[in-house]
Amino acid sequence: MKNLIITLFACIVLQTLYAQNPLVTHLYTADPTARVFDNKLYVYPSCDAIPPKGVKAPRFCMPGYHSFSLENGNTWKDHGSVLDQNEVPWGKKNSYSMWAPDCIKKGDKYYYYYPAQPKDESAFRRIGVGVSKSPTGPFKWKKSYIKGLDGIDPGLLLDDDGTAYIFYAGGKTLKVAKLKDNMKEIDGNGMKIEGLPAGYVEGPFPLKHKGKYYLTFAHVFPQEGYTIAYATSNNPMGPYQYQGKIMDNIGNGTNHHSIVKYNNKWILFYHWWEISGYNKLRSMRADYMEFNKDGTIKKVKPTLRGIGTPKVNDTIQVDRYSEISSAKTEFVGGNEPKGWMVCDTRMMGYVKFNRVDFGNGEATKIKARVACGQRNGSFEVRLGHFKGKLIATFPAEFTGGWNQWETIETELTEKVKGVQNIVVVFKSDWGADKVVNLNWLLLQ
Ligand code: FUB
Repeated sequence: MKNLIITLFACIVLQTLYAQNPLVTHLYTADPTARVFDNKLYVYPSCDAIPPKGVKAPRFCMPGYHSFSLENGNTWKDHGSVLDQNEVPWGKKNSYSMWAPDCIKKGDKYYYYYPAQPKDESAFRRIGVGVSKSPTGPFKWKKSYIKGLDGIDPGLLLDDDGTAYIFYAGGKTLKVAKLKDNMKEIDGNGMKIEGLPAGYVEGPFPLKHKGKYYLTFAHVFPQEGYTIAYATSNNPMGPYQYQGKIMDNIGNGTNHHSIVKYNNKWILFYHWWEISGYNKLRSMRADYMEFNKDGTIKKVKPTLRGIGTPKVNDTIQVDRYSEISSAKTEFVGGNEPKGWMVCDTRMMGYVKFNRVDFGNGEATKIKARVACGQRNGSFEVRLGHFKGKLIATFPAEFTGGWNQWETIETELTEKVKGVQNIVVVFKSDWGADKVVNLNWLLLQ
């Protein structure tokens, strides 16, 4: 029940769209396929929903898709619905079966691939396609599904010679088919990919790096559960050779990912469910990933901090910290838009938030969104380290209660330039165990 209440809150009220983890909180989003088109980062997730009253949704309740783009390096813009389940020309109505999609660009057109339950009941899922001149649609949907493909989780690869391949999951194996030039039909048959490890596999995401084909996928170990793993080959259609895990299991549910290179950095997108606490109401996340010199991939550890770089005038969600000590985070209370806050801030407790872009030093002040149940002390903003250069000091004053929020501000003590790691240090006057509740900071 508690989870359901949190969930309802999340659906109705959460509006935060910053690029820390999870990426968005106003919708449940899963299976994020990220793509870079013309140097802009897009993400195409599926959406989880609470089953409407009277609807007995099978397993997941997934009514359709939204698309998102990263704006100013820190904010995800929701472009709205890409496709609703009842707009699928060949789909069964109200089947809530819109699982993981993908979108790629060939020439000057964007092709969006998605699975759905067919009304002809010829398979568990079929895969459809739509075409658009814009990465966020509107897409013109092909009237019938792609013949010869039955399965889930389409993952596309456009090779350097212009040949496109569609990878997908079906019957607990991964398969691949070549696409014809029109991108709407397969050339030949779908075939099972050889060389993959034993165990349940799904969510194939192919990429090419330094001339090698990487097939990354969700791999389920009987004891551990879902992990993200990869295999490599010299041929897009395989056979592949298993290389290891990219991410260990992070909870008792699915994981599903994609990988892109953006601004010269590799990013792994995946999902988890920390807003709802329920593994069928998931939220997309992203963290940086690295290749080793020999082409192997370093394991990624999930973080709250994620990938965004807030600038002057962007909210800095310090509750999505890089490091925390003698403080913790919780869902924010009161009339505040839902999200998280830093709380239980003890004497010399701190929260560190890496990568804040101070630009050319234009910020002169800093704002803080705080709630405080008594007059307690102060908190400081420092650079780099909890004993680093002091750039601002705020008093911690009674705001009317630990859920009564106020925005306070103070001058920066000096001009700060460039991308900096900041540390907020909490100082209690008389050793109280809570100095202040802190929601966000903002440079202006
Ligand atoms: O989101 C529904 C299904 O769960 C996806 O198709 C799988 O990859 C898993 O994430």
